[in-house]
Amino acid sequence: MSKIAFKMKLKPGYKQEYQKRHSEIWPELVSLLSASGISDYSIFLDEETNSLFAVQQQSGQSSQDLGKTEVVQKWWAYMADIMETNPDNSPISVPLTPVFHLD
Ligand code: RM4
Repeated sequence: MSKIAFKMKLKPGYKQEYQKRHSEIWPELVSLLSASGISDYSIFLDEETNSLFAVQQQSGQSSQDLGKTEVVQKWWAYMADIMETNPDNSPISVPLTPVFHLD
């Protein structure tokens, strides 16, 4: 298991909508993430910059590596109106470098 983090970007003014959509996250997406070894997944918003900071435990691939699956492709298309995205609807996602850890 390892913990990884990455950042994404929310379009201005969509904090509540982003929260709402995640509070109603599709069960099939949750199942896919769990089955792919992803757990303890949190996303925080920096309200000054609209950066989303995501951190997750993974045993293999990260959530952002699941873009070939139909569920994630649909989720990304659904989220594309409120996030900064690439032309294929995937959120622009920047890996973050671990620099400190305390157990
Ligand atoms: C985010 C974004 C990420 C996804 C999570 C569940 O808004 O779409 O790519 O991993 O939702």
